Amino acid sequence: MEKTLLIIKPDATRRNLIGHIISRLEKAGFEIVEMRMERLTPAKAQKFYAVHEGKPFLDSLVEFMSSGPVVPILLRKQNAVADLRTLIGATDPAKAPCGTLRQEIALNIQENSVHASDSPENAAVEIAFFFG
Ligand code: FUP
Repeated sequence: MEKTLLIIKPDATRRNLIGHIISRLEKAGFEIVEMRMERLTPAKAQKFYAVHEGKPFLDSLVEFMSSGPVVPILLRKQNAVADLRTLIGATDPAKAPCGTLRQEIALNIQENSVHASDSPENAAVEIAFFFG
C-alpha cells in the first residue's frame, strides 16, 4: 500500500465542494488515513511551495492558498501517487481530460481545487509537512 497527500484548496472549500471531492476519492478506492481543516498562513503556504521559488506565479499562489481554509488529506491505496494524479488531471483544467476532478470543478490554472503529490518522494515530504 502506498500513501499520498491531497489538499483541497480554498476555491473548493469556498464553493462547498469538500464532500464532493471526498466522495470521488472514496469511490476511486482511496482510504482516508488522516485529515483536517486549516487556514494556511502565507509563510506556511510559501514553505509548502518552496520548489516554485522564483516563479512569476508564486506570490499570487501563496496569496490564494492562504485566502481561506484548506483540507490536507493523507490517503492510502495501491499505486496511490500515480492513481491520484490520474484522478485529478492536469494542472490547467482546460487541459485536464474529461472526467478528471480538475476538469470537472477547477476554475483556472491557479484556482485548480486540489493539490496531489507528484512522486512517492514528494508524497513523503508533503505528508510529513502536514501530519508529522
Ligand atoms: P501540480 O503538481 O499539478 O499542482 O502543478 P505544479 O506543481 O506545476 O504547480 C503547483 C501550483 O502552482 C498549481 F497547482 C497552481 C500554481 N500554478 C499557477 O498558478 N500558474 C502556473 O502557470 C503553474 C502553476
